Amino acid sequence: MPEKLRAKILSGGRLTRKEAVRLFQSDDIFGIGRLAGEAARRKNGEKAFFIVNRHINPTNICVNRCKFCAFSRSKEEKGAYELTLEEMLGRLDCGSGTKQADALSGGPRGFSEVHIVGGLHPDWPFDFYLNLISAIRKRHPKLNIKAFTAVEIDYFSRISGLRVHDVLTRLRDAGLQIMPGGGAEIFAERVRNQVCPEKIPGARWLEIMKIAHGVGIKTNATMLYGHVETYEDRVDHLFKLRELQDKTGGFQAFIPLAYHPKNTEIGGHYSSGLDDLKTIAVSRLVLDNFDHIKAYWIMLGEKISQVALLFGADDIDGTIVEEKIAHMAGGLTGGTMTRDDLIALIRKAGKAPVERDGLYKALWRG
Ligand code: V47
Ligand code: SF4
Repeated sequence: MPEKLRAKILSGGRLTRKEAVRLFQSDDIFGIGRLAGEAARRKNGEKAFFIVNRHINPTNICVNRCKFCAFSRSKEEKGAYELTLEEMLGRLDCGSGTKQADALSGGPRGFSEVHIVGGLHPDWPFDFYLNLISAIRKRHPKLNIKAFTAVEIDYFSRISGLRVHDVLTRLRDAGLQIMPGGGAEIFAERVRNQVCPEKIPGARWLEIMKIAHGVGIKTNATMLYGHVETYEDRVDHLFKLRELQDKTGGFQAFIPLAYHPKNTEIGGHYSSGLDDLKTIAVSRLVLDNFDHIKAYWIMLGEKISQVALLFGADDIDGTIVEEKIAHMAGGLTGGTMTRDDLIALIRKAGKAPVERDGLYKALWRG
């Protein structure tokens, strides 16, 4: 890496697009990693966050059928499923604060967040989703509810005839606090046309997040990498996020998602461990206005996530319990980690584990 660029990063200078592309092109993985590790330390010290959480995917029936998605099905297809409201509530009931939850998660407090994302169902009305959030809030007044990507919110607006702003305020008033970062993929139109032609454009994803931030909903952002995109596309994606974050400050965490090729229409290969680490590191360096970079262990694997904590990440997500999206696309992890496993993984990376809630409030420090 050129000395001038290294010095600029060390002094906290903002990277240009050209410099970010140069970092992706560089083979100096240790040099980039060390700088990103230092940037993470400046933001979060030696802390590495985890959460005791649950994922629920209400349905895999989806009208979009993105070409990288092995999770979705059409309505009549084998393997299509729909959960009822009662089934979803039931999944949370063996939960919060009970002995069963302790056994599942190994935690004293049970889970603190539910993460809900699913397909764009052709028949369910917006009220179904609204009722789901209200019902969860009623039964679990203290649980952080993180639900629905910008893609789902756009869909709710279309099926209900309500403005995005109104969809979001109704969900917020029912109990939704955070939106997950999915659906961002890669913003570049050329890539979107190739891998998810039915999905909303990148500009619409950003517009919806801006509205969400405006009504007080915190959100995450993701980037799906390792398929057909170029380094320039990744950098363009990161810069669009940085630009919006400068305006709203509403993003909590950025999560690079490593593409899994199994059972997908576009096929291809798994990303390399080196690319995973470099992507985490460059993200940390470009997104100087994001507090957290998450190494999502389900998609990166436990060992790469652990190393990622030294390459700029400060969060490894959570217990999750039941994950379907990576699993259906050939996920390489066993898919289960208890609270104790997460703590051990973080400690062995030399970091200080902090259990957080969905809004990054510290619940426990190791
Ligand atoms: O938007 C789909 C991705 C996302 C594949 O906000 C795939 O905390 C890899 O957004 N290989 C949904 N990825 C998951 C998501 C997420 C996950 C964890 C935490 C958070 C958060 C958000 O999964 C989709 C898409 O980008 N995805 N198919 C695949 N074959
Ligand atoms: Fe549907 Fe999301 Fe899968 Fe695309 S990634 S097909 S929108 S479930």
